[in-house]
Amino acid sequence: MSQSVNARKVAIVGCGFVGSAAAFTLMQSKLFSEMVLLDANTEKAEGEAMDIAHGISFAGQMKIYAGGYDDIADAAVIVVTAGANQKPNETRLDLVHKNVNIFKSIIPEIAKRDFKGILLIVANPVDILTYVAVKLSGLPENRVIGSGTVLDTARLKYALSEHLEVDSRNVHSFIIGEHGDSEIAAWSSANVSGVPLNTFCEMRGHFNHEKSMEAIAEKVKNSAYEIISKKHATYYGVAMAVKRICECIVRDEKSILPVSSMMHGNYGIDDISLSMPGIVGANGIETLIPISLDETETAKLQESARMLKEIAAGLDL
Ligand code: 6V0
Repeated sequence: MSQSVNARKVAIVGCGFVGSAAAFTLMQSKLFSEMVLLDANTEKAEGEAMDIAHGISFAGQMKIYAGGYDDIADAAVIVVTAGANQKPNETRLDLVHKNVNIFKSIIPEIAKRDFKGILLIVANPVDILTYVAVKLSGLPENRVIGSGTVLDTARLKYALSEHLEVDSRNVHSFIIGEHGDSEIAAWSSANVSGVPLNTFCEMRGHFNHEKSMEAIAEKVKNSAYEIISKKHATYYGVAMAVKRICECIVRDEKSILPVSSMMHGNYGIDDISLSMPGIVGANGIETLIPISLDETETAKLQESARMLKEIAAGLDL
């Protein structure tokens, strides 16, 4: 039977720290009129649904309930956050085998119900799991996206806004590549409301560009490790990233976000998912934006892709 899409329905698969924070944020956003929570631990999904539903009278009317795969098949967006998270001293890539196995039990359940919406992957390692979701689901690639470096880019904008004492929404800069240790700050295209970054830095009394940019990129890259060592998980920032991506889809905003998606020859990269800025709307990712990268950034991006491809090649899908 052909599935239809309920444009006002969202589903979250995995209701741990990230899934429940995303659900709480989405409830407050009023983007959806129905939200289904699904977890291998049914009681956890039921408890989160009840708790979050008790906020509805302060936000806006909607239905929130725990359900199964039949309940989520017509959602406009399914957000997949199910999977092990990083423990202190673990990298995102250390999670790969555990979480690929979890995806093998989730993605086919969604695919066999003829899902017509957008699959938004959040579990880590998000780039590998987006690739895995594309391969296991057989969905059109534009409808399978990963949250990618949307969070890292938000962290970068925040760090730059603090450094330059300017609103982070006026900072235009991207973290690209892997959401992880090989991510790249694309400095050569960074600007503050059209003013090249270095010019803006000088305007604000900062002249040691290379050193400060290196320190900021390192701080952004290591921020998940720092948060995990202090509170064992990260979830509020990524929950806001999930809300922002859902907003672009539901409102067909065609906003530019660095989501993770399949590459096909872009910057010499093929058949792997990673983050590059692209136009996100009702059809998922519509097209990538060819931001200009210098030679060093391009080489680092290609190295990030090579490393991800090596991991993908070792998977038994
Ligand atoms: P958590 O709190 O352990 O929650 C994971 C949840 O998944 C649990 O409730 C499990 O019961 C559930 N689960 C496991 N297997 C299944 C299954 N087969 N079907 C349904 N549910 C299942 O982890 P947390 O919420 O902290 O993290 C979830 C994932 O998000 C991890 O892989 C993190 O690394 C990742 N993050 C991704 C970020 C990003 O920017 N993309 C940011 C932060 C965390």
